[in-house]
Amino acid sequence: MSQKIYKVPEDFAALAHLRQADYQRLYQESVRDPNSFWARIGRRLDWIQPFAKVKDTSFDEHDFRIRWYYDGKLNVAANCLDRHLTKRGDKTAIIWEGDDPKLSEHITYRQLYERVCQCANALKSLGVKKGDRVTIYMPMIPEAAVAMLACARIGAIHSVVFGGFSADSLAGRIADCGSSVVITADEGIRGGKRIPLKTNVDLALTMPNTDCVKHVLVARRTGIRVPMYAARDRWFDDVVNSQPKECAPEVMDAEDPLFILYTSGSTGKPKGVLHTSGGYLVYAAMTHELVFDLREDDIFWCTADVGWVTGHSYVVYGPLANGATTVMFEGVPNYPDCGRFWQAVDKHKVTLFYTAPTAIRALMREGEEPVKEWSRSSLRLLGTVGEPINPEAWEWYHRVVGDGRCPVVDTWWQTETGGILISPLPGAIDQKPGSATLPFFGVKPAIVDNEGNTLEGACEGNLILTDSWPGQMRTVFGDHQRFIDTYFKTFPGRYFTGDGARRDEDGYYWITGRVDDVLNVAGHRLGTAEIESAMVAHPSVAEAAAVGYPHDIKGQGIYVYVTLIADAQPSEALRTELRDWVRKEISPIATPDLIQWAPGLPKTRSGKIMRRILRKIAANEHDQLGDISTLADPSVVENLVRERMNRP
Ligand code: 6R9
Repeated sequence: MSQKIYKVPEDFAALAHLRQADYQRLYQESVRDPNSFWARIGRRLDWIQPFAKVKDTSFDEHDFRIRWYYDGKLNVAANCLDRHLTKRGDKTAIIWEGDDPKLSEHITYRQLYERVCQCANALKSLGVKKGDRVTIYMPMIPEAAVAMLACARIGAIHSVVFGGFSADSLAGRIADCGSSVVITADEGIRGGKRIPLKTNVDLALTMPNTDCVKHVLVARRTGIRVPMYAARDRWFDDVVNSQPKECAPEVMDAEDPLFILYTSGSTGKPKGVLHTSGGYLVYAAMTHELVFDLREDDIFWCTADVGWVTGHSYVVYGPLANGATTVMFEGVPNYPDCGRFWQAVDKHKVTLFYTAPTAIRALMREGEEPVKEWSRSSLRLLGTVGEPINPEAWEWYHRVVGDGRCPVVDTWWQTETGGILISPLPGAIDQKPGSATLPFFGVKPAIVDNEGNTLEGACEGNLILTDSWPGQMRTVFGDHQRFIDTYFKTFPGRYFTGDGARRDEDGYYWITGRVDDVLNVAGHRLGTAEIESAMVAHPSVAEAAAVGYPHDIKGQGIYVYVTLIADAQPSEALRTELRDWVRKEISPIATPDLIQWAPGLPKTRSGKIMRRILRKIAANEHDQLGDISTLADPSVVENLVRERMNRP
């Protein structure tokens, strides 16, 4: 833990939306009287029918409800586009920066409005109606944002699936929500490598329960020839470009669904996290304005892919609701070289820059030279998200990337929370490297021990939230009971984040990482259960246990213990085969870093795998195995330790 405090720079605070006293006053107001606080904030949107009711929430299992602005009506796309046209029609809405540094494109609010209306009309022409699901499996090209907003415009529920996911993962997500349309591209291109998106869609649609899909729209990205099935597939441009450039927005209830986004949990298949319209947009817009201290002429760059929640809230919805200019980046931080981010910062005069700790650590390893080659003088604020940032990486980001001038906002939140919950407000809250600092308005965090007792003052334990905020997820699509069981049962009546946290003497929160069976690998959430079930699907594998272990760049690496069936022999070839197998079953992001052959796994007498022990072995902390008295067969652990220690 770093003891260092970085005071809010005076010149920054002088121009900031909020200063220290404002934070204290508004925070108190927001928790004392959430109804009037959020009513005022809610009016920042354009409502077709203004809301009179604001907050109606209870986390009590027997009286469960989460509703915000629930008698209001609005359209999210109209809030992101139409209402900006008079003042900002010619302002750039999206700056697209291609994988190839020579490619970029500026799209104004008016152009984006027209493209979205055309795409909305195209979806309507395919029979898509309010409440229907549309899966978006695309590279980071403007059509991805257009497709999302087009769904919002007609009240269809989008489900964006990250382009790095395999055909199997895509098929599962299509089947789970019953999409009638898939929007994709011929190929994606990232770091110079091509990703066969259309081929993956074709394969996915041969898999079980995907016959809900009636149409596939294919955007041209690389122009490669892909098979087109006449009854099903259409080129995006062919269907969209001929459509009228006006499309009346669908009138949506505040609580009508906006999107589903699948995320890994500690058990079973990924959950379809469902967000609704009014509260989500209010929350995304407000956090985007205040956490990044947004001004009219800012150029905001969040490097996340729209396949993740960060891309939803801070590439698309938050910035566009605020009438900001948002950068959409197709590439990766180290292609064509490690100066890529900073070259693009200079090229587009980026002022606010938001990325993941894993990217910072990877660039840090390459030294200061590739950063210093670029001026970065436009930058005035830096942000991070996705995983705990170690103080060394924070300091490097601040000192080298920000030249010591820019506040750093370490923002803690989740797919489930819709927007940032714990973060410094850059003009109001002093920063400590490695701490997400203090809760945003209306957010009531608490720390509890494993029995659910609330801990006071400086302490460490499980991070929970005791009350609702407008951006909170409303349900797991198609499985409301799973929503309640997952988040509100561990500590009854309170939302359990799955994260551990420490609170220091100043009330600052330090997120320590997941305390459940979820891994955070390079900022990507992966369930150990998903990796294990992919592994045991291989014919040679009898049993598998996946755990995380400390990894310099990725934060956590994936360590899998594998028990083979009796006929199979351990070999390097099989190890490679198993790694490739998981890549194909889930995604390259789920590739195991280390596979250890395990003739047996440590289990309790009731047959539960003791992951706590496996984590310690993977981390090379053999002297801290803790209580092993409940083990059915202690020799199993001795064998595993010996094997681990023998590794080079
Ligand atoms: C937005 C996003 C959520 C999990 C979360 C936590 C970790 C995110 C963090 C952080 C420490 C931060 N996490 N931000 N941990 N400091 N600033 O990442 O959503 O993909 O759902 O992941 O990521 O463990 O529970 P998601």
